[in-house]
Amino acid sequence: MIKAIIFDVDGTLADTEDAHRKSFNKAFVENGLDWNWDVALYDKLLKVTGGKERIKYFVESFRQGFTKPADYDGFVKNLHAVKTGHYTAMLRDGLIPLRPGIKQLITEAHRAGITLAIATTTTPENVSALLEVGLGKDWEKYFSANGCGDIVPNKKPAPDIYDWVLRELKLSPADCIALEDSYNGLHSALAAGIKTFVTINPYTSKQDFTGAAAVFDDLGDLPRFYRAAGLPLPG
Ligand code: XBP
Ligand code: MG
Repeated sequence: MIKAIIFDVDGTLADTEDAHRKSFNKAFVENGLDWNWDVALYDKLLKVTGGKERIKYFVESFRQGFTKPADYDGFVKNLHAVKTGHYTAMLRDGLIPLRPGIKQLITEAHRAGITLAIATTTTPENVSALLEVGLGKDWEKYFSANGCGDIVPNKKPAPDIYDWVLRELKLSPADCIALEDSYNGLHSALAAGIKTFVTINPYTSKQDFTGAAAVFDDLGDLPRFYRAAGLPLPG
């Protein structure tokens, strides 16, 4: 019997990546950088999880000539904080709805006593902004653990964030299922020993999901997901 569902955030709870991309570009302009991440380039950059890590990957791979400031880490951290400000503003404007079936799954599973948790690479501010709008101001009541951002040394596809959540929940991998959207996310959860379901999105639809328990376009047909996941829920 599944005791817990662990949710990825970006691309899974909501289709957020293009809002992230636009927010990065706004931060670049504000900081006088002639960097512009179009969809095709961002698709490549998504190979690296974590916004700060993604900026550094972009410089190393696409802007080798960039003169790094003395405090490069501080520069990247500030740039990312500006980006996060733009991104949370977009979320609070209600521009990014939860994906089909997500709110119903969270509320039905919570009502049925199934433990819920979050395991994401993004920042806590981004999680709060998305879920305050999508689930209400008291969104935290649904989740027993909220694993996000820099609380672990290695981001996805490393298992660190899922291992952290399992420790917080005091559950074994076999008690849980994970819901992800990307190759990196799938491999992070699988490396933690967790059976993982995938819902694809425009950025990840062409990725290799070998190892996933099942792949769905979305959770619009919740009873189908419940049957595949062995969840005793009405849907
Ligand atoms: C996806 C990510 C994040 C976002 C950008 O996270 O890799 O880095 O792309 O958000 P998830 P930040 O694990 O939820 O799929 O800039 O806050 O990192
Ligand atoms: Mg994701």
